[in-house]
Amino acid sequence: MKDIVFATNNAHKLEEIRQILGADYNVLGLHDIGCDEDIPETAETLEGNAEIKARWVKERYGYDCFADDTGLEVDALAGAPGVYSARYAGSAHDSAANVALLLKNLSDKDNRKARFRTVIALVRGEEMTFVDGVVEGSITRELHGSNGFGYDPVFMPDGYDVTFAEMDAEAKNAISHRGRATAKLRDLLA
Ligand code: ITT
Repeated sequence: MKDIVFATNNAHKLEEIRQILGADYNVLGLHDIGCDEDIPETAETLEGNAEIKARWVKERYGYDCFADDTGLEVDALAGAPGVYSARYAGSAHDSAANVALLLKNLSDKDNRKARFRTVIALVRGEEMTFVDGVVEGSITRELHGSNGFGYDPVFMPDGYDVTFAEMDAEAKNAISHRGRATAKLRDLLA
């Protein structure tokens, strides 16, 4: 089993990546390497923020690692919340407030089209590599389901009549933005 550091403090993301990468990897989170800082995500792109997080860990803690940044892009909101998805309602990491604001801002919109995009930055030695993953879908009018996290209760992937929060982890990971990006990461690591 190989050790690999995932530069995240989000326990849900860590759990998803552990499931996707499977038994070949021992995935360590920031807490596991003694990093309890909130790494500032100051870039204006997903790539930029993923790179900041990966570099932060490499430079201060010395580990080769990967980091992801994920955004929900809603067509009727000109791509918002996008890179600001975690802070959409102002206070960072308040998913209930973010989802409530999203539904409010879409209340008079018929175009519900949206997508999740994940960018993963992998740093190995001096080398930085990026992979991404996208899943297309739509935003429901109400919350459905209690699995997953973040915007999952209002995101219905195309071709399904349930939200990500109504799917089990395996079904979500098989088609999700993070699942698709992580499959590419697994190929890079192999
Ligand atoms: P780290 O930066 O510590 O990795 P984070 O929670 O800040 O964790 P992101 O910036 O990547 O993670 O996430 C942006 C927002 O998008 C955040 O509010 C998440 O709840 C949401 N999000 C990310 N992945 C998601 C997923 O698979 N399903 C639903 N919402 C998701």
